[in-house]
Amino acid sequence: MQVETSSSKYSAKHYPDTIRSWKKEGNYFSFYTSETILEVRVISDKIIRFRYASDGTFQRDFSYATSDTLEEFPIAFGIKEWEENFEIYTNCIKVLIARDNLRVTITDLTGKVINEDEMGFHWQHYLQKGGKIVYCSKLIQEGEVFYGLGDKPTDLNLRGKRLENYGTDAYGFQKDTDPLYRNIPFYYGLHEGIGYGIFFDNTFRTIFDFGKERDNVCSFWARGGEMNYYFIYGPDLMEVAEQYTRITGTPELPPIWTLGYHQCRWSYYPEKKVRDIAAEFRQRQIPCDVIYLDIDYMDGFRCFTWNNEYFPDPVAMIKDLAAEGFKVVVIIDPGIKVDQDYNIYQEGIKNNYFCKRADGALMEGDVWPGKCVFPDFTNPEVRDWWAGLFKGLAETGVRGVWNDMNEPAVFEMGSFPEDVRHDYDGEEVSHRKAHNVYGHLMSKSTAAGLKRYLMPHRPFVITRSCYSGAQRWSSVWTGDNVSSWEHLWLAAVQCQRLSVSGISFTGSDIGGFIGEPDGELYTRWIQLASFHPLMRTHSASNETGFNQEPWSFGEEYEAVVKKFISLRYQLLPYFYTTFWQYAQNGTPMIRPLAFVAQHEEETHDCTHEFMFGDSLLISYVNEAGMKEKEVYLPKGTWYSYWNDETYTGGQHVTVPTPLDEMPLFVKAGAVIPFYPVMQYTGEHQLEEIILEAWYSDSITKSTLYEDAGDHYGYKNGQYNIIRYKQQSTPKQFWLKKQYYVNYETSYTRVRVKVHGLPFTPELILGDGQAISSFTLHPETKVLEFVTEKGVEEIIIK
Ligand code: MIG
Repeated sequence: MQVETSSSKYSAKHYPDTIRSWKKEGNYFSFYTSETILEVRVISDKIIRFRYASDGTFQRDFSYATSDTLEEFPIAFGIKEWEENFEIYTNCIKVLIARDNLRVTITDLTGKVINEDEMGFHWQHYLQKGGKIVYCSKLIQEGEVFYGLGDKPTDLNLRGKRLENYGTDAYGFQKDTDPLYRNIPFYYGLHEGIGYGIFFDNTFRTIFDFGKERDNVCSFWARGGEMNYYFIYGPDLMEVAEQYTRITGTPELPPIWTLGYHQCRWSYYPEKKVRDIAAEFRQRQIPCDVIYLDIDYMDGFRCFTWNNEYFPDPVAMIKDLAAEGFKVVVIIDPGIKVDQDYNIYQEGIKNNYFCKRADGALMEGDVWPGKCVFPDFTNPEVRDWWAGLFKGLAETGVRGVWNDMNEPAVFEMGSFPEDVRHDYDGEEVSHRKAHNVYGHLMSKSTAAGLKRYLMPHRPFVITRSCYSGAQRWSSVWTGDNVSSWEHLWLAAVQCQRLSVSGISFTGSDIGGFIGEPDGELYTRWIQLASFHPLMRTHSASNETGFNQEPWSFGEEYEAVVKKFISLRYQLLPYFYTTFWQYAQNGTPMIRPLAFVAQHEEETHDCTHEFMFGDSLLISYVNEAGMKEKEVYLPKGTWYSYWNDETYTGGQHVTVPTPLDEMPLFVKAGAVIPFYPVMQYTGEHQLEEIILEAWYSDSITKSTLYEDAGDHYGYKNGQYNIIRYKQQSTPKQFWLKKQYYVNYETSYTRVRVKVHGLPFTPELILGDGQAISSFTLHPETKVLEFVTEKGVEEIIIK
């Protein structure tokens, strides 16, 4: 591997010289030096795009990352000319561009530096491969910490590290393995409470150095393409996350069953095995919605075929499983078997859909089916053809597709060689430029196909590799991890990082893919994953015969696993609401503590806790035999979910961690919706929902979003948004509902449970009417009563 340093061997470094002229067209500003052009585009008060043409000509302005629906809001902006620099200003920031070398300094309106170029933009001719290596270097501010970059399996704070993006099949990866499966060239900086983000939209191999080479310099570069980045100002990190996700796009709502529990293994076959597993869940009353078929369901690993010996009648099997509430997801890899008698191979050859080497030979390589060729997903015509191939699977009853091996992974070769040619939507490029979007576009076309044929159902896709923006159509899992305690921690960190990198719909292989967890590790992992949007057990156990199902570790563990999967199902309306916030505003579902309390330094390096949604703080257990755990609680008041004990935040507290409890806290003032436990989503018609409120003496707001959980009625306004405002005092509990309601839920009652009342309740009023029947639980002091669904105001005195 080549090691690049700022004194790299490729060729001399070039820097921009003096600005000779400039122009403004709408919200675009261009600055011309003798060779270089800088284009500054004001997208909004807080988002600025910087784009550099090193030798006077821009490349095609094209991106697989950005969403078509990104709206520009350059509300108020302008330019001032100073002696030393130009100043582009908005309502929130000033961008200073030095006249003598194009260096950029971004400040807030008071002049406080947010981000500042060191050398700024510079480049080298890439003599061996052609094009240019484009760099940007920035000064690291006092105390600055860094986050982001997708799935990197390392500490959350990236300060002092160098990392790169070049999608890799990292089987059995370890802490600090890099690169990994995904390519997310987006990072955050935070210093003195000021947060910002930089999205470097370049699909070549990209490298980020956060002060590893030089203490005070952060730089990023790519081995080709353009220096093209979006600067996003916060100052709140959560706002940066939301803005980034709006640039690269938000997902549609998934079918609610995808937020249930998923059971997977390499591989469940034959049919009888699949049926037995499904039956076992129902018999043991452990909720489960999804069962996966890994590569062995296919005929000789040929995509879009079935092994008739193992699965003689897939339609009937899937139908029977559906009657028990199971949805089937099947794997589809990119490698197409070289086989003259295989229709997909024939069609692809006939239409020239497969990737070729530089001199025109097919790109051939071995994967599971033996010798394979690979569709060029960067060709829109190929994407359309591929989408069409899902018709059969959809008709068979399959409800979701799992895209694997799409880094792309090839046995022995690792991946494609760099000379492979790609269409790249008409640009015709080498694999150097297309590598990082190969799996991205495979999953995009898979999702398009499923959407087309599953109508009126919503589709579900899970992919291993992708580029920024894949959250618009797919979920991801963290890849081939290992059954170890360290990997439980890695899973927790990776999911936090992915979530703030635009990809909230994520999870890890619970229990580890490689190796065998013991009951304790599996149980602790289930507890963590109960608060990951994607909750899936998976393992590579086809060779060893080892079982990794909720009941595989004996009764004691099974009981705890069941408790947490059941809790997950009770929390489904909260999960779904949190997903809606993400789909609506780009708000990360999993929130690292640094993102919810960036002014508290204790949170900056914190990896062993996170928040899920607005109200729950999770501190998972990642050590064997742990009896108690020290938890940092951000400022504010918190309740233990388990016993309602209250804690004052802004400090560390120690809580017990018996096997059947993981430290779980509720933010005071929260109102959280619960469903009764069901064995799968929609098992019964809901007759009531449960609303649990935790008393607070400050004003708080909580949200409940509801719709049909499938289909697209919500796009025509068929949904409910209910906002609960709690405005209580030490003498009176007061909950007020504001709502938009346009979806008829089946339930008619709301069971209310109030925690932590500081007084003994004597009178409960629902819209002014006394509610005479209530229970005050003698031990927990929880007050419980039932109201009609329409009640808008609850007062307890
Ligand atoms: O070379 O399909 O990450 O989840 O079970 C291994 C078999 C191929 C890798 C995936 C894993 C999957 C496995 N696949």
